[in-house]
Amino acid sequence: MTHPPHSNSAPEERRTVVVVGAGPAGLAVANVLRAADVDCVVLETESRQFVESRPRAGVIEEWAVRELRQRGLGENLAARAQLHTECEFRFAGERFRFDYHELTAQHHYVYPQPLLVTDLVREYADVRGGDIRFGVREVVLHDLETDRAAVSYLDPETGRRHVLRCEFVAGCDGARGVTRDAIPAGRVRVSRHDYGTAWLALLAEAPPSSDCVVFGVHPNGFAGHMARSPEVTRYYLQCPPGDDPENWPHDRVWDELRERLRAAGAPQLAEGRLIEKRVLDMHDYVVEPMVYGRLFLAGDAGHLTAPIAAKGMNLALHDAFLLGDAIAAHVAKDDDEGLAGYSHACLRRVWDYQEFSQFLSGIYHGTASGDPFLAGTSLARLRRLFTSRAAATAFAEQYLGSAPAF
Ligand code: RFL
Repeated sequence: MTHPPHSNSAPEERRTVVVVGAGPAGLAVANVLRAADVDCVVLETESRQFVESRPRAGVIEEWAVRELRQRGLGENLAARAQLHTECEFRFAGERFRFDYHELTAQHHYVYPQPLLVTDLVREYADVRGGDIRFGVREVVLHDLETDRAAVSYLDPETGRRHVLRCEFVAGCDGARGVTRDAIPAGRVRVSRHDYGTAWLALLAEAPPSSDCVVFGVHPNGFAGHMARSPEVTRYYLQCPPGDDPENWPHDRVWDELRERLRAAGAPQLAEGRLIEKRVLDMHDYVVEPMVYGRLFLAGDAGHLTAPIAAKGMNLALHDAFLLGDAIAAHVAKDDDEGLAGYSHACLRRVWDYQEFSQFLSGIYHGTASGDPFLAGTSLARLRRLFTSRAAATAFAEQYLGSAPAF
C-alpha cells in the first residue's frame, strides 16, 4: 500500500533515483548509477558499521566477479578473494572430490559479504561522492503509480519526516524490508516454497578444516563446511524448522559436525569458539513481476533463495547491474528497453537458481528424511555426479551459474 506524504515534513527534495537498502543489491545499483552520473540517494535503516560487519554470504560466482571488476568495484576482491576449483561431498563414510573447474574451466570465489559491502560503501560514498543516509526510520513509499513517486523517512535526530520525490525507486531492502509490501495486493504474484527443514548457521573462530567447501550427506542430516577466512569458518547443520539455537551448545555442535562430516582419510575438524549461531528456516519466494509503477525490486526484496545453493547475493548483483544499466540508459538516451525487460531478464536466472536449489535440497536432505525411498533416490542422484561426466558437467554449470543463457 502507498501512503500520502506526512503533513509535517521537511521541504521536499527532488532526486532521480531513491535506492532503499544498502546491501549488495542497493549498493551495486547505486555504484552503477554514480558511474553513469545519474543522481541518486541511498536510504538505510542500519548504521554504516552494522552493514559493513553483518556476516552472511561468501560464495561469489565468476561472472559476478567479472562484472564487479569491469565496473571498478572488484579491486579488493580480486586481491583478497580465495579462488576455489573443487568441492567435496562426504557420504557413506567416504570422500568424493568434485572438480568443477576441470569440467567448466570456471571458478568459485570466496569473499565474505561484509568485505564486499565495505568495498561498495567506500566506492559509492567516499570515492564517487554518493549520498547515503544511514540510520533512517519509518521508510514509506508514496504515489508509485504516478510520475510523482516519492519515498519518505523519519530522521531520528531531528524527528522530521523527509520526502524525496523521484523518478524511480529501487527496492533493495532485503527479505524483511518495506518496498515489497508497498505493492497493493493482487498487483504481483508471490510464489512461495517451504523446504520443511532448517539449517543451524554457525560461524566458528577456527581455521578451515579442508582446502575446499565440504558437503556432508548423513542420515542425521546435512552438514556443510565453508572457509570464510584463514581464521573463520562457516558451518551448517540441518535441524528441525523453528529449532532454538540454545538447543545447540558448543559440545553438541562439534560432536554433530564431526559425526556428519566423518569420512575415511578426512582431516580432523579444527574446533573453535562459535561466534554466530542462527536457525534459518529454509524457504523461497519469487515476486512476479519485480516491477510496480515506479518501483523496481532487486535482490532479496524481489526473491528469496534459501542459502542451500549459495545463490542469493549472486542474484542480487545480477538484478542490480541490470537495473543500474537500465535506469542509466533511460536517463542518458531515453532508451527504455532495459527497464521494460528488467523483470523478465532477472526472473529467468532467478527461476533457474530456484530449481537448482530444489535439486540440491533433494541431495542434501533426502537421506535424513526418514523416508527410505527418498533416501535411496537422493543417494542415486549423488552417485550419478561421480559416475556420469554428462551429469557432472550439467551439475557444475548450475553450481557455478555459468550457463551461457538462462
Ligand atoms: P540485504 O543484504 O538483506 O540488504 C538489504 C538492506 O536493506 C536494509 N533495510 C532497509 N533499508 C531502508 N529501509 C528499510 N525499511 C529497510 N529494511 C531493510 C537492511 O538493513 C539491509 O542493509 O539484501 P540484498 O542487497 O538483496 O542482498 C541479498 C544477500 O544479502 C543474500 O541473498 C545473501 O546473503 C544470501 N546468502 C548467500 N548468497 C550467495 O550468493 N552466496 C552465499 O554464499 C550466501 N551465503 C546467504 C549465505 C545468506 C545467509 N543468511 C543469513 C540468510 C549464508 C547465510 C547464512
